[in-house]
Amino acid sequence: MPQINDSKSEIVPRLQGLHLFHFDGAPCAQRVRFVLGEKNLQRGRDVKFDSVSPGTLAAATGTWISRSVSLIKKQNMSAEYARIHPDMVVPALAHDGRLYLESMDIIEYLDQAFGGPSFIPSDPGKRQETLALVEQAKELHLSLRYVSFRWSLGRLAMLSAKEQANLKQLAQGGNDRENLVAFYEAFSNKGIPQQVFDEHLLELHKALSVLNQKLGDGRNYLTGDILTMADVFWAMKLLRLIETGYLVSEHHPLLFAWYERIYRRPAFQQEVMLRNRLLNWVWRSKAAVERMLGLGLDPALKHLLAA
Ligand SMILES: N[C@@H](CCC(=O)N[C@@H](CS)C(=O)NCC(=O)O)C(=O)O
Repeated sequence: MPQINDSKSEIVPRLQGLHLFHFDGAPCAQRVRFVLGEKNLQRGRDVKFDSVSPGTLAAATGTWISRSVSLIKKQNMSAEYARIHPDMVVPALAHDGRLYLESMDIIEYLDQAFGGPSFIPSDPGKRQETLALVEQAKELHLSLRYVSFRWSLGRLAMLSAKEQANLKQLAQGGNDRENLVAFYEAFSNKGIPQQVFDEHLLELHKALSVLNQKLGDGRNYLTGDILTMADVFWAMKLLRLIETGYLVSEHHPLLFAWYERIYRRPAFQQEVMLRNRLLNWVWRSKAAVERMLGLGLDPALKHLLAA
């Protein structure tokens, strides 16, 4: 049963209907928006994440209010957001004044609370397979963070000494389960060492190769012919890796075909791509230029695989 989190924020108890705290370019939030779209719950107004103005407190039935938390402006590392999500990450969902954290738990909650397609199979074997693939995707979240921070975000995402101190102080109010403090401290002061990057890139390559093999029996989705939470988690990882310059079509062709099937779904276009086009274009252009110069992620991967 998904956990209901006690919120320290004064805002959350005032929110009626569905409100999503998210960022358009963040894979962890894209998963949840995709599921909302598949369940035909429509994106309503876009408001400031901490807005309590009249008219922003109640979402109409069948819609959700978008409360964008800019990761670029580091709004997630603000005192107000830390009261909503003590780990200072997106997404967080509020429904009728209750707070749900963790994208996996949020999707499970949406499955129980709303109609439309279910993302967790009822068959016990398929359910177990789905949850195992989701867990694996979660474990590799750190690998994706290392790889994408080194190749697409670079210095842009580094924190100043003042920002690091602020983050440390805010984290004292929570558990820092997402390890932001240690990650940003190491990243902002030393960058990501080549060896660490290589290890994480190879881990991702290994996992994607296994998924590619799974699809060899002609199944449409990762656990069979039904779209599950496993597909949702892995599709957003692929989107991020492709943006970063990973040539999925070349290294894992069956997985690329699977990704394209998901990419073409109206909910993916509407909820994942529509407002992410600019960032997607920026990352992909950067990766394309790097590739032309013989730099970037793909030559690095090929070099590692040949070694
Ligand atoms: N386990 C969490 C992970 C959430 C997470 O790490 N979110 C990232 C975006 S994908 C984030 O907000 N990062 C903030 C940052 O790096 O500053 C979930 O699945 O909800």
